[in-house]
Amino acid sequence: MENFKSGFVSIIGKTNVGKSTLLNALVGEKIAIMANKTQTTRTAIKGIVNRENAQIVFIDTPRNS
Ligand SMILES: Nc1nc2c(ncn2[C@@H]2O[C@H](COP(=O)(O)OP(=O)(O)O)[C@@H](O)[C@H]2O)c(=O)[nH]1
Ligand SMILES: [Mg+2]
Repeated sequence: MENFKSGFVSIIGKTNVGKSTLLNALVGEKIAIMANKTQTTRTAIKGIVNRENAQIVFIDTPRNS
């Protein structure tokens, strides 16, 4: 465990730029709702990527301007 690394990644940006799409691609399964209308994501959705020596927790932000 001594080389294990972990951290959070927040995905921020204007609405409809592809944040949820990116998160889904990174996590590898569809966990966030995607649509071509604004404010589809209303709550922060965490995607967790586990690797042998690391864990990344992704946070998809619901609204940005
Ligand atoms: N052309 C293009 N469309 C994309 C790309 N990524 C996402 N989209 C589309 O853009 C729209 C908004 O994507 P979404 O992930 O919901 O954006 P969010 O509001 O930032 O979370 C959807 O219709 C996606 O299919 C991309 O790289 N290229
Ligand atoms: Mg979204």
